Formats: sequence, structure tokens, C-alpha cells
Amino acid sequence: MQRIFSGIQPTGVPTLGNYLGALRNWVALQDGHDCIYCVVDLHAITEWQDPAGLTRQTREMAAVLLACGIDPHQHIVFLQSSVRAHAQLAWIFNCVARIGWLNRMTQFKDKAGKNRENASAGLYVYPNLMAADILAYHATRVPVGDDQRQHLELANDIAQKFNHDYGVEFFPNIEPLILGPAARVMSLRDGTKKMSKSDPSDQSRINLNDDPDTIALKIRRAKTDPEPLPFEPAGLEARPEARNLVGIYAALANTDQAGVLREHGGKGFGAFKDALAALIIDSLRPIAAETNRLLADPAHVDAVLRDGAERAAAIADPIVAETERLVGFIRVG
Ligand code: AQP
Repeated sequence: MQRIFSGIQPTGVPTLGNYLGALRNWVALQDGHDCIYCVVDLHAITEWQDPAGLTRQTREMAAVLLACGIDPHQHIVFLQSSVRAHAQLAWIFNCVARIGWLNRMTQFKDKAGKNRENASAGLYVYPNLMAADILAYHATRVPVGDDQRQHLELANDIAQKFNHDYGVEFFPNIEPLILGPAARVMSLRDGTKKMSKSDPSDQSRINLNDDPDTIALKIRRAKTDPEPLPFEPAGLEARPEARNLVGIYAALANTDQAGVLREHGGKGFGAFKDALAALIIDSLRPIAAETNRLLADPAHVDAVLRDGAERAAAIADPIVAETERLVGFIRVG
């Protein structure tokens, strides 16, 4: 069975974008794969996190993964900082990756913005840690949203350069799995910007714990254009906000853009937004309820994470030990 690895940052409440671009696919992939899913708290601190907020968000994120339907007994769910192998391998990869490669990463440019000189060194080498996350398990398939495609190409470059430099065939090739009609969900306020859990505007996103009234209001206020919906997907060209809402609807209704437009083409946004809000509310209600149930028993969530970390370390530690041997480190302990 192929091994899957994926991670999510505890940088806020997960959004509908995280759900459709990642979490929903994580759940589906459990059938037929060995899955390792990680709350990547080491990644989260590449940008400032208030410590108490980070603690709360990390436990909430773990609860959301379980609430979405990840089975922590059949598969593995854990916190990145609990397994030392990630940071150990990331250091070696810092020494394999080239500055020129990192300079091309668009996520760093987006996140650092104009204040590049003041960004953390961690944010700059974020893709090296991501490569370590995956390769510490020799995982070969990584379900991600479209925004992470470039980072996975870099992970493959690192794996190949390591294999080449040390004359081995040790790290496998990684295949990104970018699935579904909503691999990139866009902001509700700007159809050219991706929906993000850390966007300063709460109106830009649907949080997985938003209550029904909040969801309805955010969808009603979502930016659109004055034209009615087209009858064909081609009519969504150059209409990023319309395309985004149709894409969200398609993903939640398990259809595609054409299917949505067959049903809603010609309607104004008022009617379509009502239908979309109802669909989102129905889809998210069970997840929010289960998340709240789990968070009422944090000791249970922590026990699941402890067990996951032990099983994750049992896979990663020997792989990192072998990497260190290949590099030439002496193990005296
Ligand atoms: N808008 C999105 N559409 C589709 N997929 C998305 N993902 C994130 N945003 C969208 C996917 O969610 C997974 C986890 O992402 P992450 O938390 O590791 O980091 P991110 O991609 O930076 O997500 P956010 O929500 O934008 O977080 P912040 O605000 O902290 O930067 C990934 O598979 C990602 O592709």
C-alpha cells in the first residue's frame, strides 16, 4: 500500500478552503492507503503565534481532523513537534536545498510581502521542513491544495539531489494529489486571492465552526458581479468570484461546474447564494457538532495524539537514522 502524508498548520480555525482542498480528500484517501496526517505546529511558528492561541488552535485542529472522519486507529494523526525526526531531517535538507530554489517559492513571496527583510528565516526554509515531513516517512503521495504544488516540486528536487550527492536511491519520488473541483477555493472578498485561515478579514472565509447565520451572512455578502450565472462553464471566464462560488457548490454537491450551471444557469446571485449557503450549512453542521463534542474531552484528544506520535516516530526514526548514517554522522549514543 502506498503511504500518504499530509499536514495542516494550526494557524487558525480551518476554512472551507482547507476542507475542500485538503481535509475532505484526506478522509477519502484512507480507503486503500496508509495515511499519516499531521498538525504542523513547527510550520505555524514561521509566523508569530501567540503561545496560548497556538496551544488552543493546535488542539482544535486535531479535533477537526477527527471530526471530519480521519480514523486515528487505522491511520496516524499526530503533532509535528512531538516527533523530533521532522526537525532533524529538515536541518539536513537545509544543507541540500539551494538558495536559488527557495528564492523562486511564490508562497514565501506572498507571505513575506514587502517586508521580506523582516520575515523569519523559518518562513524562508519552510519548504525544506515540508520535504522532511514527507520524506521522513518515505511517503509517496501527498494530497494538497493547488497552492502547494510548487513546494512538492521542490521536495522532489531535494530528494533527487540528496540521492545524487550521496550516490543512493534512498528517498522516493513524491506524487502530489490535487483533487476535486475546489482544489483552490478563493477569498469571498476577492476572487483572485486564495481563502486563508489567517486572512485578517473574517468575511473573506467560511470557518468550519461558523454558525449557520454567520455562514448565510458571509455568503450573502460575498463579492459577485451584476450578471446572472452563465449556462456553460466558459461563461465563468474572467468572472473569478462567480467561478469560485460555482466551484464551491460543485465540490459540496459532488458534481462539476457544468452540473451546477445546468441547474442554476440564468439565475441571479440572490437565489444562487441562498442555495449555496444552505448547502454549506448542511455540509458543515455535523463537523462542527463532532468537533465541539471532542473538545469537551481534551484528554481524549491528547491521548489520540500521543499514540499517533509514538507510531509516527517508530516509522520516521529509523529513516532519519539511516539518512544520518549516509551523510556520515557517527552515532555514539
Ligand atoms: N483556499 C484553499 N483552497 C484549497 N486548498 C487550500 N489549502 C489551504 N487553503 C486552501 C490546503 O489546505 C492544506 C493545509 O494548508 P496549511 O494550513 O498547511 O497552509 P496554507 O496552505 O497556507 O493554508 P491557509 O489556510 O492559507 O493557512 P495560513 O493562513 O496559515 O497560511 C494544504 O493542503 C493547502 O493546500
